[in-house]
Amino acid sequence: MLKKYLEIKPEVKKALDEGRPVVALESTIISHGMPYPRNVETALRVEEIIRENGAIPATIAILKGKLKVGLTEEEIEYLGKAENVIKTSRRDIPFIVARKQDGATTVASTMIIAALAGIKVFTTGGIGGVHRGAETSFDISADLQELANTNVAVVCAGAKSILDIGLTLEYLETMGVPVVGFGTEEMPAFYTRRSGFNVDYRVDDPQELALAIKSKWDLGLNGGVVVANPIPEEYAMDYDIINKSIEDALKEAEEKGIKGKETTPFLLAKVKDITKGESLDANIQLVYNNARLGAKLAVELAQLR
Ligand code: PSU
Ligand code: MN
Repeated sequence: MLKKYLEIKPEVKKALDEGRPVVALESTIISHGMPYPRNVETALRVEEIIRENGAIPATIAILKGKLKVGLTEEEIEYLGKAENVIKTSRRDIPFIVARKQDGATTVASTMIIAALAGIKVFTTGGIGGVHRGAETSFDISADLQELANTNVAVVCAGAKSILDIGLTLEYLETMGVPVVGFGTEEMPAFYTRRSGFNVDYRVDDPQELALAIKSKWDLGLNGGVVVANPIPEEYAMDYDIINKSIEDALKEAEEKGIKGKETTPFLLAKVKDITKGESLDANIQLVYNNARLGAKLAVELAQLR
């Protein structure tokens, strides 16, 4: 049944069958998170970094209605350039599939498809969360509900302060999702290493992390894990500059009446313009840093089987 929907790239399939480490990657970051051509350059370099660190990359997307696990270079290039690719979260999957459309997967839908393929580790830039003002807008990313239910560890650089980081952490606590700081006690805020909020657990090496994740799933405690990996110091942005930029972007989103699934891409693009591209450079570096950690985690998990 699943075969009808799922298309796993042969290299990825072989690695999974042999119990070798595989790391999933999302595609909304390519189509809606970064401008062309840096989105494509980044997506290709991330795959290389995962290989350099001992794992097989599997970028996930929906192409002509097929759930694709592992893309070719041409497919990544296509997603980076095409303008009709639909940002696809959990609710969208059935329609994109049935209509045989192209969909770029968010954290939520990438987790779903990774889990269907048997991939345990997924690396990205930032997760969605509870938006600022959610008490009136109700804007809470479906990523959080997916983390509550689906057994995939997500390596990210924390949550961006376009979100309400405190409320995002509260939501994750309620849903029983562990938030782990890699080498830090403080929740990183994507462009910066600090947020003023603590993580639940600090771990300092990938093996320790793999042991905790394996224990979680062995015990039937379903759901994901947020691995929050701070941006390397040398690429981190100035706390005040980035927060001012985010404030301005949020104001403009409000004035323009941006809502729903448009919000996150709009804010990312605005912050990039306001910072004259500096935020994009930081974004790319933190994605690379997460890929390195994700590959190491996948290697450790594969050894624990
Ligand atoms: N954060 C980023 N870059 C991104 C996203 C989030 O720094 O590209 C994307 C991810 O795909 C994430 C999605 O899953 O935005 C969340 O969108 P929403 O807030 O509409 O759930
Ligand atoms: Mn939303």
